[in-house]
Amino acid sequence: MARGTSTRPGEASDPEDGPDNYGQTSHGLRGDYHRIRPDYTVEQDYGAYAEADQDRWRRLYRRQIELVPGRACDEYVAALDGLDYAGGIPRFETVTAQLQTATGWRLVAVPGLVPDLVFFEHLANRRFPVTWWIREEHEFDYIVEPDIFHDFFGHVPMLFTPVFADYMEAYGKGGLKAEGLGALKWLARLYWYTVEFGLIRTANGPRNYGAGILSSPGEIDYAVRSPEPRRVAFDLKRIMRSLYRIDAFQETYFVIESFDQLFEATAPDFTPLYRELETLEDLPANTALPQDRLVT
Ligand code: HBI
Ligand code: FE
Repeated sequence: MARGTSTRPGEASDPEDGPDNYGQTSHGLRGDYHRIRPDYTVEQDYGAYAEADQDRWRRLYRRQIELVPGRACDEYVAALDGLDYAGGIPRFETVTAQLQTATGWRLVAVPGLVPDLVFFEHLANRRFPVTWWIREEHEFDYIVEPDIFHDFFGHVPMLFTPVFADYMEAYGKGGLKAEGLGALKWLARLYWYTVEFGLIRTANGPRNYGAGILSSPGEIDYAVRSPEPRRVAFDLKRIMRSLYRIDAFQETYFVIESFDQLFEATAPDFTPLYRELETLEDLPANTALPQDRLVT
């Protein structure tokens, strides 16, 4: 499953362990963290991309764009249409100028995964951290961490949808609050099952809006067409209880009715929900609950 993040809070194998040694290879984290600004941003050194990197971008793009029709949601398709990704690695300034006009978001270049609080602080201020480097050739089909293809192809188009852009900002603000409440493992699952692996119901069947799916050549089809996974109607508490796998296609997807539904369902203060979650068991990724509403 090509998409991208490494260890996150809420992950099935080790729920409490978030990335904490940024730039240190003991975590397998990639990137050069020596030249970062205090907010972990760097310049996109466009001249540093080799022709082989540009060629790899174009091949990743051509493979994935073929798979978008009939699998991605309309909002994503419309935004991707306006993005000039075909010719080579996009420039941050160019795409930021487009985004600013659409929703006021900006892109900032980062060396890879950044600490949770730094990540949330950027989102809360309508800045999306995009990893500046591109995966290597042997990672063409699968990469664990976010690279520039995952971030630009998967995440950036959705930031053009106003209500989704507002959801992302609210998520950042919620993250800063959750950190203080010791609730990150629950909130991280919301990010996972919406921003990374979310589906939306349409008249033509489920469609992808999750960046982890949209940037994956295998999962973009699997998520909306395979009979194997469970597709469960969006349920905030259920999502926050649900463990996930980072090393395989998801066993359960959560399906929203609309982006307004997503925004409104996540607008209230989560503090009472977090208190309740302390009393509830985590659910394995393949759990079937009798009260799950399946989307067919
Ligand atoms: N850093 N660059 C980057 N990209 C992410 O998606 C990211 C991150 N740091 C932390 C993080 N995600 C997660 O902890 C949150 O999604 C919960
Ligand atoms: Fe991502």
